Amino acid sequence: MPDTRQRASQARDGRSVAARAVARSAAIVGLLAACGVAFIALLGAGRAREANAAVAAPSQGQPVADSTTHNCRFVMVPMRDGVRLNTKVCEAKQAAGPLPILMTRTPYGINVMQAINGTYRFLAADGYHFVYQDIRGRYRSEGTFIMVSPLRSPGDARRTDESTDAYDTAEWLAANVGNNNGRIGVLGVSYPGFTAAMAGVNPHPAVRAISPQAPASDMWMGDDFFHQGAFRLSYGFEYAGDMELSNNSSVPLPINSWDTYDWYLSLGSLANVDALYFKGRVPTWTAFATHPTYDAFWQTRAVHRRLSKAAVPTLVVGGWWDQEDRFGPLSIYRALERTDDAGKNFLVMGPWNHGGWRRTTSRMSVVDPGTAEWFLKEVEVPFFAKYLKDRSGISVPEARVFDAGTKTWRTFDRWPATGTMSRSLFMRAGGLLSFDPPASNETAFDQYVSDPAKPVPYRARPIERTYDPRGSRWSTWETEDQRFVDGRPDVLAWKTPVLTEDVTIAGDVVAKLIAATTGRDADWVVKLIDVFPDSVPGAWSQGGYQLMVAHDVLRGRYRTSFTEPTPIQPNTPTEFTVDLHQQSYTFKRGHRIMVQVQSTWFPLYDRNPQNWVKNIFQARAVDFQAKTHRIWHTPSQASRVEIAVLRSGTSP
Ligand code: PG9
Repeated sequence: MPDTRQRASQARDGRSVAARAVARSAAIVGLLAACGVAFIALLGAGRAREANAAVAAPSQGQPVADSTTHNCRFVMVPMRDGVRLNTKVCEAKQAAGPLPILMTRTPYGINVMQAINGTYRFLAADGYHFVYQDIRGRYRSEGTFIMVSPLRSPGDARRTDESTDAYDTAEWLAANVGNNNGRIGVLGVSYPGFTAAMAGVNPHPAVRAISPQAPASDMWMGDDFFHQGAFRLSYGFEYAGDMELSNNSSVPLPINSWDTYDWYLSLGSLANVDALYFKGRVPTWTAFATHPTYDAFWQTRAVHRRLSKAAVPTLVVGGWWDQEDRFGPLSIYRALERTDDAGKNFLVMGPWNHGGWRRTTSRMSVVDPGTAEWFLKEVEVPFFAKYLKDRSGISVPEARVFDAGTKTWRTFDRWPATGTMSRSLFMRAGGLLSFDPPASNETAFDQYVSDPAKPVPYRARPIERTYDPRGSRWSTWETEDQRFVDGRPDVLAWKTPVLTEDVTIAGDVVAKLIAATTGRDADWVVKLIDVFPDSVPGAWSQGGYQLMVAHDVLRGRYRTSFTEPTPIQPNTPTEFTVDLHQQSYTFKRGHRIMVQVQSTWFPLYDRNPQNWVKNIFQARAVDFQAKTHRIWHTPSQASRVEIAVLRSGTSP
């Protein structure tokens, strides 16, 4: 099956927009037929959005075919400010009694959503009405689209946000959907996961359960647009352009090469994006360029900073190898957990990429033995049945996290797990990684030259566009074998000897680098890697595989403050804390643990000029300079990765 996240759009084939739209529509129909799963429209970007432009839109109230089990119609539902939102209401044809409603609110277009026979099929079999809605300003909904619209301030009755739109829609649904039991659940993946989280803020009384799945939460700290200050260039450029050059993603992006590595390199300074392409027409790009630090703009949009309490039962779902929003579910769960005395907040983290649980094909077999259907049937269905149907005998565990090293689910009554022990993996001389700290007679540092003119690719080239309709390995890049950078002089690696016993981590992973640079700024990319043995029984092609288990980047200027960047003192060993977030994973006996450090990850992340410039979005070509970086490993300057190791006997 082709990757369901391929974007059937943006073919730079010189045909008219209309001709391209027809081609895109045909491609989508083919994709849906091939998959038999209407996953794309649920998931978000990449995802058949543009097909909507080509699909004849039904007029109001007109019944539309979706499934044999439901009658669907389109309605424009009025919001409190008079704006009307395009909504597809699918009422179950046969029901023994009143049924609950499940709602998904999306920016990606509802016309092609056919989830009832697809990814919502197990829910449908359990008996629900379904509702899909185009959010404000997207596709056939009225109003203005605001990217991850921030929650309005308490008491600001003039403004609407995604929580008020969910509220107003719930009010209308409870009164207008036939044979409903007065209870509504809200779910969705990614952007729709964000809108599901918003439905739980001051929820309508009918909203009784939500499931934010891969919810984007903090666009600067760790989700789609920046990670700890480093700008996600390819994603930010492609996503913002796709969403804001039109209201239905029908305007193609200007990228004309198959391998985008070259295209982004020749783009040069980020200032060229507006000068050459967007010309101020993409508000989110303007926001990137004018808010490069973690200022109020990003903080007010950070969902985890605004949530105070799980008002209704909340099942937060995420994937350990989510290439877009892994920070989101972990941070939202943590935020709600602070006040969750009533036990309404639950977490599921699986061996998935972005939305991988709604995909029963194209799983990442190196980490996932096939868990998606189990989640849909045994976790999602019972969760909604318990809270929307009062089904008895269902207990929802606090946290279910998958350990991809042992290929097992672990259940915890707290996450991160309690009973772990913080241990350090020290970088040592000679490429050794060890639980023992460096000795005083060892070489004090390793060094490399990082050259912005020759950045390290983040995945093996060719690097297709994020959602290239011809195919893209974007969705699986985080599980790619890291041997493709092995031996590059600008990638350092340290490895443990072969492990003689299993090492299981369950919680935080944090790198503490003591590093120096000849420049005045630098990015620090740290990867914690499982090195498989040369021979893997039953999976010979995985022999020697280098699997990233945790990874992230810190832009050095933010080492002491995310709001007040400062230059690095050249040639001075300095501590940089790179948060690699969390993991649940067993490095098995016979494997090795590896840490890699590098300073470019292109074009997913923009290049750090390594010279001091106030705003990197305004950097000139001459500002980008090769610099030498040193990673120190002495007893007093011990670079390391701190992991939370599960003591044996701590309950899985
Ligand atoms: N990761 C996508 C996204 C969510 C929210 C904002 C921007 C991008 C998505 O898949 O929907």
